[in-house]
Amino acid sequence: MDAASAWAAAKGAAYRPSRGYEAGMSLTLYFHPLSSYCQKVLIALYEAGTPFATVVVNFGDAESAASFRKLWPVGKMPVLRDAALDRTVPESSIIIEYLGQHYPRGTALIPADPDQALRTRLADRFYDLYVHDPMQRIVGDRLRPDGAKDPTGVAAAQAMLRQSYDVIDAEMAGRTWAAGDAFTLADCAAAPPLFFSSKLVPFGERHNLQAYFRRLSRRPSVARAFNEAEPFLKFFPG
Ligand SMILES: N[C@@H](CCC(=O)N[C@@H](CS)C(=O)NCC(=O)O)C(=O)O
Repeated sequence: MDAASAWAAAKGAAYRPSRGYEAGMSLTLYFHPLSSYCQKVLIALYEAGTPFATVVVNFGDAESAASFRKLWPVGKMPVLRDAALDRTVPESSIIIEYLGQHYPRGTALIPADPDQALRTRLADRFYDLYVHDPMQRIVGDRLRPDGAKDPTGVAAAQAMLRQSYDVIDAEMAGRTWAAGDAFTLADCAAAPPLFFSSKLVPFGERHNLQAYFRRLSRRPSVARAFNEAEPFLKFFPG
């Protein structure tokens, strides 16, 4: 999900993170449970069982927004702060690659085989650019005041989503996960935007896409991120 006004609406909503500091832990995720790009990173962290602390960013709160912008002036979450290596890492895909490089645990979310890694990164780009971004554009438009709406932009975003659904439906005829047989970065990228986009532009009769989304939703890491967002879904203008 996106747009500052959704966070403004969520201002004051209680969020009790289920995670706390563990001994020696250096990772802090700046995030919000309803943010779809943050969910992408949460899924990767839950897949690996990586310990981390959280700071909830609330764009509806001037102080929270200002202190987040000091960390990352672009102002987009998630951002990972690694105190041990003194690194501030923005951008969901880069955060997941960073975790794999510096804190490898469990199955690698970027396959070791270079060609398979390239396929994974392509699928990650596909989900970010052609599912996630159009979904955000439609949500952003719903949050705009009357008189500032962009029906042409929304129609283009809806058309892009339908086109992407067709691509996914065709690809998933022969695959379990977005880039092949293994759960990867690309599946972390796919689950959150498909959750929200399906409420804006339904999947229709695309049965392979439907089945893929069901598999994603049952994955424990994905189910956990979705469950944690549940109390905030009332702020989603779907
Ligand atoms: N390319 C970024 C996109 C992050 C993004 O769009 N985050 C949204 C929340 S889902 C955000 O921070 N929006 C705030 C705003 O646009 O003001 C990534 O992959 O991390």
